[in-house]
Amino acid sequence: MDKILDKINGTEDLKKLNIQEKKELAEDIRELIIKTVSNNGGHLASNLGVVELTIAIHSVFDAPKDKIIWDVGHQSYVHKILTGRKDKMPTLRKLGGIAGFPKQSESEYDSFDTGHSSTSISVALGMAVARDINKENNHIIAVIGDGALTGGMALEALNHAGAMKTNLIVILNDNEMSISKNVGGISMFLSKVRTRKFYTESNRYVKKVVSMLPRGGNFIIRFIRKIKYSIKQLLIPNMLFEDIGFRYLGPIDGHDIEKLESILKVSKELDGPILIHVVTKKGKGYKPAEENPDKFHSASKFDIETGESLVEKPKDYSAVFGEKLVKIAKENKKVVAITAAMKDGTGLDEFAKEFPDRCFDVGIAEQHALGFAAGLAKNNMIPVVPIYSSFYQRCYDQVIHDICLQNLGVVMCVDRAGLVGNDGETHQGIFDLSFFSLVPNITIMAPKDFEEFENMLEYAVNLEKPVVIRYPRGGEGKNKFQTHEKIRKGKAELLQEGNDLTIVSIGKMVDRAVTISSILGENGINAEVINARFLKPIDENMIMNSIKKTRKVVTIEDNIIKGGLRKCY
Ligand SMILES: Cc1ncc(C[n+]2csc(CCOP(=O)(O)OP(=O)(O)O)c2C)c(N)n1
Repeated sequence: MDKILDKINGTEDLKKLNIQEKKELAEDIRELIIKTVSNNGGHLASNLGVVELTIAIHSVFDAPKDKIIWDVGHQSYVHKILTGRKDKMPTLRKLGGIAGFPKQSESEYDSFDTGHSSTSISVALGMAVARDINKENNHIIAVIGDGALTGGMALEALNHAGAMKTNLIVILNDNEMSISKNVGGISMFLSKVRTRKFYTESNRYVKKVVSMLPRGGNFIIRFIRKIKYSIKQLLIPNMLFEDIGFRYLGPIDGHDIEKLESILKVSKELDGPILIHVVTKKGKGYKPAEENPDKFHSASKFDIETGESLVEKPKDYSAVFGEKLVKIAKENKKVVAITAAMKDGTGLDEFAKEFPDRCFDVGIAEQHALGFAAGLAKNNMIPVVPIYSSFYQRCYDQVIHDICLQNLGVVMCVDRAGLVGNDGETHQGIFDLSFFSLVPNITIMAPKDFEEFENMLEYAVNLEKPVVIRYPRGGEGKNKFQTHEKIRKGKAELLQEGNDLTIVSIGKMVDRAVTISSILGENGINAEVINARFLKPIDENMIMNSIKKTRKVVTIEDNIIKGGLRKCY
């Protein structure tokens, strides 16, 4: 039988379908996404959850004239399929293929590049204000998850947008999940909104009004504006979004295309900032993902029948971090851990089980995580904060202002440092050595292997000063290192003596340096290999003495050239 999806080459084709056909299209899209991600890896559960929502958005709005900004952007596969890229799906997240996140360079339908969380409302508000100044006429829509709404930037934007008169539509995709279960006060508020009886009643009221729309026209819209707000205020006195200046519509079943289209049509007619609360199920339509949405948030190649991963996962740095921290914390009661919504990804799952009172998931709030850590350190705790390198970029000011200028003992663990693969440029960890190296009072280390990492973690926890340890995605390199000299402040490790060339390396790339030196050795060049271990303070003595001897130096690091190891001398 022909698939509906075969007939969809763009949003104009979608707009011609009736509701039944759109429902069938939703199933075709799910099939394509499951097939693609089972081969290429990617963000499965989030995309399966927004199939109907994305169909409804593209049915009601007119992209690319209307602008849709996908927060984080990991849920944009359905959007890509509907906007002329379905045939390119087999290339998803591959070199030269389509990206796993929105990219303006890929399509005019991608109105803004995203990758890091909680940016969409700020960007959408900026676009909306510019539209008004330029006297243009289009809709600007930010689609943001309940997880991304825990980020400070999103809350700052709501605060600003609520006080403006600007027309702006925020669609809150509430699936109760960040990567794992969502946390925090706003999440508690949303769950009250979803479950309270009077909300259902008020929703029934909205539905009734909406169903009258074709006949009621503008009168109904005015009716909604005036009456709905006052009824809601009566029923829900602490309705956060309305109190801060948004018109709230919902909650609405995010898998019912008809209802979604109705409410989106209403939102088009209303003035000012609107928030539409859409309730969806993460992983919808694929049982393994519905049952384990966190596991299928970002999946590698898997078997569709069983949902089992087809990629063997060797022990990685995050797991070593988690295991070692549990051991350290058993001995030292002052050690606490903080995660910004990445408990599993950063290896803290065991720690959280073992020490529930000493492990804090603060939401997607990296800046707050570091400020919170500073306070804990000030009051004699030893906070350990694992965050991915690219997300540490958010915290530069907290690192300087709240931690380093005050010389507080926070252990900043920079996971996924260096190149991380197919998530694209927004996720690469290639700046951290450079930006941390400019900060005062900071110690920066990077281990060559797991054992050195454990030693560094032990050292860092006892330092009582600001300290960074950066380590890569994945496991150890090929070379098995026998020597693990004690970690001493600012002391590098001489791995191999030689007279022809000095190779200075740090972290993961030390393994590469050793491989290169053995190839050079086979070609008659004897390299001296130094494992820097500390970027700050750097072991100038050892490095300069070696260079004086060999007169030639090469540095190898997985960081941009500006700043970092090469910059140090
Ligand atoms: C600044 C930042 N921190 C962390 C992440 C990693 N991350 C990607 S998606 C996600 C959860 C998003 O949850 P939500 O917005 O509710 O979307 P869902 O996947 O549930 O649809 C996180 C923590 C990120 N992309 N950006």
